[in-house]
Amino acid sequence: MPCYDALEQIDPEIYDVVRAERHRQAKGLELIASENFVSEAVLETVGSVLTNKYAEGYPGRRYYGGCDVVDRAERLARKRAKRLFGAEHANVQPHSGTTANMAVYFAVLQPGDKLMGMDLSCGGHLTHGHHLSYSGRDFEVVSYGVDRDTERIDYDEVERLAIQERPKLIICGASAYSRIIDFERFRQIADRVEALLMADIAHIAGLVATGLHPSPVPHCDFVTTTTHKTLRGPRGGLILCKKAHVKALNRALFPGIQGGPLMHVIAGKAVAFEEAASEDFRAYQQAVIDNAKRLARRLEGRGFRIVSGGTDNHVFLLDVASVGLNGKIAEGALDKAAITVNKNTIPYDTNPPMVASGIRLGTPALTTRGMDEAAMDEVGDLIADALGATDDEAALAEVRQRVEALCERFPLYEGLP
Ligand code: DSN
Repeated sequence: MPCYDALEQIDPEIYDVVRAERHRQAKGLELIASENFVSEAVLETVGSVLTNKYAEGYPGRRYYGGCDVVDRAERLARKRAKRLFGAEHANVQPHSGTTANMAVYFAVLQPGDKLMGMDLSCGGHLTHGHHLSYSGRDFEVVSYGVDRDTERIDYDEVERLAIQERPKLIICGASAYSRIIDFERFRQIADRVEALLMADIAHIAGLVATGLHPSPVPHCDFVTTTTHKTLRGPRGGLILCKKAHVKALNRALFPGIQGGPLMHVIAGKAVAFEEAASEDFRAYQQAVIDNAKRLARRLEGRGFRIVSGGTDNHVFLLDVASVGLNGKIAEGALDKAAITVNKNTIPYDTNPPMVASGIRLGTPALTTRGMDEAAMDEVGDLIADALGATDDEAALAEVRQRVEALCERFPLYEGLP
């Protein structure tokens, strides 16, 4: 394990940042649905000397000498990603989910072409066509949402919109959607309008890798993901695609939008893909889902409305307006109790995103530290108690003490100094 002796001596200020953040992660409840705690093996790899190597290009075709060793890491990462997801091709170089999506768009679209994605306010992502992102600036965008009553994707409506608008690329996948996504149905819709289909599985990649969510890989031209959410790898991106798109995709990523790949992170992705192929990881993903369902039920029992009535995956939205709060107040109060969440719009929200009517809760990180369904009942009560006392500093401090006691029972990174 890294021991941080050199850091402590050379830069006490940043040493203190690392120490304080480690303390924050260990002593609080991490419920941000897109976060997780990597294994110590991933942590070691990302903190290794591989960070020193420039390797522009792809294995066997680099613009720099001395790449034989890092080529091994990238080849292993590609092989393991393909095996894990049953894909024809994997590009493991994207620095993030945002550049992964950008590479796909630049591979198959021209500026001004039409793409169709899920609206951010209904659970989509900035890069699925939001006007403040390159995706909404460089392309014409058609957005679909969710049904007002069920708060689920209305596939008939998506089909109607696709026929009316005839996008060149349809994007499925979300960052705040708690229900199974029917990728097969999206393929049928794409075929009806002769569109390409991309699934962004950044949130559910771990569930897909373990067969606990239907896979988009057989149905999609491209599948993108981050590697650090349910997949529990280092911070980064991954693109899977059909053989027909390999050349255009690889070129669009490098040299199109990225330079030198982060070889220490690519090696960390390889480690994470290997870990994700294990039986233990499958059991972990099942526990993530079980925990999310249990936490949602507990909070419902405490009087909160859950968007769409529940969850099929690792995440759900809590409608805090249902108890007279807004997302900003809820996030702030929970922070004081060492419970970390993010405010989030709910479908057809009347509040702006910086206020929002909901908070987004996810169980990947708590499950990694070993919390089970009984612990979820405690977590639900802690959240409800904090949200019942948003103006009461003493009550929030008392919840914080209970949070710390719960965290003590589920230690994090015990091997670290
Ligand atoms: N920021 C990520 C999330 O929290 O879902 C998406 O990019």
